[in-house]
Amino acid sequence: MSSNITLYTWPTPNGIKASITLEELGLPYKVEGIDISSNRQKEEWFLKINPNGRIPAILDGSQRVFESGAVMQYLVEKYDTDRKISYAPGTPEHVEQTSWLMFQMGGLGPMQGQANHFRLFAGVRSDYGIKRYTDETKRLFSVLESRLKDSPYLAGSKYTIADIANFSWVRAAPITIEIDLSEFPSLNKWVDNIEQRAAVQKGVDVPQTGRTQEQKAELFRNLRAKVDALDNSDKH
Ligand SMILES: N[C@@H](CCC(=O)N[C@@H](CS)C(=O)NCC(=O)O)C(=O)O
Repeated sequence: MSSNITLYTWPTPNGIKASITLEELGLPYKVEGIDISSNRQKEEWFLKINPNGRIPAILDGSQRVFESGAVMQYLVEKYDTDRKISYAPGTPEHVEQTSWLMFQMGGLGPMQGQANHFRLFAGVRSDYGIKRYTDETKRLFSVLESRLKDSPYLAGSKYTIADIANFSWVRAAPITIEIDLSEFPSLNKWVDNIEQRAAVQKGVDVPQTGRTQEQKAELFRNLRAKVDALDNSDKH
């Protein structure tokens, strides 16, 4: 199918949802790397594509789509005519797919994102903030665990965008906020299976930064150490 897609992204948990979806669909796309540490996502030209100034976003011709969940839904509605990674609208499985996608967008992403903030990026050390958001992330992982104990994928028997969205966050938890996935055996197995997919291996590295897994782990270790060295704000 013909397309004229540009993906504005960086290899973060939200960014890779879009690149994995494009890779799974086998769609050609151009990549515009938006290094979020340089604040390129706040530049005037980019705010015309995503007024929220965050990645990912796409342009498909003149159509802009922002918010990773909306990008995924747009791509499957328009291009997944073979239903490779989505269920047909109007089916019970499609409702389930949307439910788990929204679970990620409204729950897991925001909570794990805050856990990342307090554990890796905060300018003060807040044990309260770290515990609150890490505990909430673990609670959400246990919800995923309870679903995946009974179902191979979140929406049913097929791997869909609901899996891609949740996977993109869960896979990062061990190296960022040190959640041990062996506490969640079905979730752990599901992550390992999805990680093997060729499209996922390509999609998690868009645009390519050249960083190895060990280099990424080292980066997060250093960020945690920096926060640990700060004064504990909870005491003030
Ligand atoms: N709800 C948005 C969240 C996007 C988001 O927070 N993206 C992060 C990267 S994972 C970002 O652009 N951060 C840079 C910033 O906040 O300026 C989505 O799902 O697309």
